[in-house]
Amino acid sequence: METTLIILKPDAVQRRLVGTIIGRFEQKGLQVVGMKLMKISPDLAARHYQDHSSKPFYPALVKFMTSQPVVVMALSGVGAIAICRNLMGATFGSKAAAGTIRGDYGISNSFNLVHGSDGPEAAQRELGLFFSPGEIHSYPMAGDTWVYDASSGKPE
Ligand code: IDP
Ligand code: MG
Repeated sequence: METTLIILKPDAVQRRLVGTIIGRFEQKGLQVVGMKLMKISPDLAARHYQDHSSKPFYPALVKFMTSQPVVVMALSGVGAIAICRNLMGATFGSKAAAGTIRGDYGISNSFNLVHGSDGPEAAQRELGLFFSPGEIHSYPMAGDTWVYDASSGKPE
């Protein structure tokens, strides 16, 4: 089981795509274990995007991400990090494949609707930035007996 940080960026909220995008993750079989609407502070944006601080697009990225509220989610599932990245599609909306969230709903290369952690260390770090431990809930999903095949003893 993995948990990943997903952010529905300001463009997703402003374009009323929150329900649609959450639906894409839910329909895949991922479990929402944390979720809130919030405005990201400049300090939090800087910590979240610390690896990009020297990139030319960094100032615009921080301005965008702090401009309006976002929805942050913690999503769990077997292989959730890579599964979410695949559902999101390539970074640039102009290039993302049809069938992905970025490919289906956006054109912009910067306003690309959704953030997802890119690996286990990033997921752990980013979840810690956006959620306190009490805001992430571990709970059984009745439907998981049909999302995963547990006949071998572990969910597959
Ligand atoms: P990712 O979100 O697919 O992981 P990253 O390379 O980590 O992509 O970039 C973080 C975010 O910065 C992107 O989602 C996008 O909003 C923005 N970004 C990345 N590259 C560019 C660019 O070349 N121009 C403008 N914005 C960019
Ligand atoms: Mg990234």
